Amino acid sequence: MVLSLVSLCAREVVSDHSSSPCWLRCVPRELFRPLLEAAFTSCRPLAVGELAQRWPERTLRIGGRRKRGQTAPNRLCIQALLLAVVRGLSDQCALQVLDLCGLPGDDGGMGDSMGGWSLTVALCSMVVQARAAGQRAQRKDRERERKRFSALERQKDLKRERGQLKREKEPNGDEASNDTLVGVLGEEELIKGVRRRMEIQRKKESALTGVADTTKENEENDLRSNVLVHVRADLFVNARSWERVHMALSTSGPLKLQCRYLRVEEISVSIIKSLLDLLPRQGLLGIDVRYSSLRVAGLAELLPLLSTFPALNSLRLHYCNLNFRRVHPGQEEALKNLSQGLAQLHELQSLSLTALHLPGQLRALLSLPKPLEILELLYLSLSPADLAYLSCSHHASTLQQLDLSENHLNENTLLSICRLLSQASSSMQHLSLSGCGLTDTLLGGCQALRTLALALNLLLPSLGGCQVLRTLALALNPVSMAGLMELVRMAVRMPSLRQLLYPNPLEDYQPGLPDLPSSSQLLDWPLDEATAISRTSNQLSQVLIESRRSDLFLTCDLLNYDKDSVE
Ligand SMILES: *[C@@H]1O[C@H](CO)[C@@H](O)[C@H](O)[C@H]1NC(C)=O
Ligand SMILES: CC(=O)N[C@H]1CO[C@H](CO)[C@@H](O)[C@@H]1O
Repeated sequence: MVLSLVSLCAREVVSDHSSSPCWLRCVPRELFRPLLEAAFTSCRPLAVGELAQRWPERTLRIGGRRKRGQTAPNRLCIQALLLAVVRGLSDQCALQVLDLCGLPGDDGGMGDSMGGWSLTVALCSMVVQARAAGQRAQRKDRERERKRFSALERQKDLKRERGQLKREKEPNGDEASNDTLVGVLGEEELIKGVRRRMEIQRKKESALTGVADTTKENEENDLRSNVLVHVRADLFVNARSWERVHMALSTSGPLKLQCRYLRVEEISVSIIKSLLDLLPRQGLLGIDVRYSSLRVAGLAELLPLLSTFPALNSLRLHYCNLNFRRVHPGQEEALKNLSQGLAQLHELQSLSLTALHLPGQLRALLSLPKPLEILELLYLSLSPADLAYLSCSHHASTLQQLDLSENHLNENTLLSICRLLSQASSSMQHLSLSGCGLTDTLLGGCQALRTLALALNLLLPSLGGCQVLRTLALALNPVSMAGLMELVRMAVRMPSLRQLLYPNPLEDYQPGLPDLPSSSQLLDWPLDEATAISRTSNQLSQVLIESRRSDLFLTCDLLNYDKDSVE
């Protein structure tokens, strides 16, 4: 990474905190951004705080996508930033939008970064504190007003007295401080709120003149509620934090919390509903519900509320106990409600479902108004009818990302997959078929196994037809070394492909693996460590070298594979 002269100088400037009183006063506003970036990269919380407190722009954005090699903002720096924003509220800070969307979360982030759960908790505390601070400031203002008023009164009284006692006596030093006191108070107050007042005045004027303005409504709301700064972030709420989040969302103070992506874990339908009720309607783009026992009826109950968020385009449900048992009374109706509720999500483009047991019901789940771009159906026990439906559905030709991992594919279903891939050949960029029981022709044994053995050979031509495929994950499939070589030879012929997660070939496992191992057996069974694995990877690298594909990254390491790292 080549650093610009500005960023090199900025690092130098923020490196010495004792010098900040000198430069803070005179630094031009264009340099705040590079200085703040430098303060974050060299982990200078004090500098972060000083810059944020005097932030000269309306928007301050931290987070977003990081380039490779860029580290996530440090926890102390984020904390300093939040404190400074609260302090800046009573100053002449111009900030109106603090955008923290996309900060790496607790689990995804490396080192001492802050995001996800801790960030959510910190933000909620900040919102509540800001309200308390706002109330204190108001009290102080009132107190100051009262003092000023009584000073004026006293002055009037004095004048009156003086008038009465004409020429009797010269007033002594005490009263000499008369108007200077008033003057100082008035002036101080004037400076403090002047920018904010100008903002509010401007808003009032534009509201009066009725200028067509998309944000007009928000601004009017702000005027009514005295919101000074909107804080946008991705929120992560679980059983330990929902009360605090609830409190922050229901607080009306100078900071207003807005959510872009909401992730909730282990909380009930009623609590999820109460949180959603409090969220501003405009900003929510996605919701991710995990490990909550929603059941089909609970989800059906939630969907009408979700449809009130006009920009919602992503829904993820992981382990939400959505098992469909026809024998249970009311299940058919609940499923119908669910299907109707999903159909009301007009902007939905991304649907991710993990571990639901709704075999044969995919049509009910995917009867959406808009074709999907991202579809993840992991551990779903999809039936042949489900996959046949998917391959003919209106989603097939728009899918950019498909994950069917851990669904067992057999000869019949594989034909549907091939049809699906040919439909999606000009849109599909990321495909994952890990743990799908894909085999190659080397599997011997009984007749049933031999038919299955064709799987990979059947699939390869369809995969090869995907013209824009960038990542392909095929881990944990029982493939031999010969099958793997076949796969990699196909992969190097795909010019757009950048990452391949390949399965460890059966030969690389220690002896004793069953004939047709399941994906969990492939995951748990010990590999024949050192020699075999490096032999395999050398062989594959050789194919890459011969075909001059240094741009293609091959790995068998599940933990080392990240499709999102491909730009
Ligand atoms: C389905 O929706 C209707 C109307 O909203 C509701 O009365 C009914 O209880 C729901 N059924 C189930 C099983 O959730
Ligand atoms: C600024 C101002 O008006 N100050 C007045 C304070 O009171 C003395 C006498 O009491 C006046 O001489 C000053 O003009």
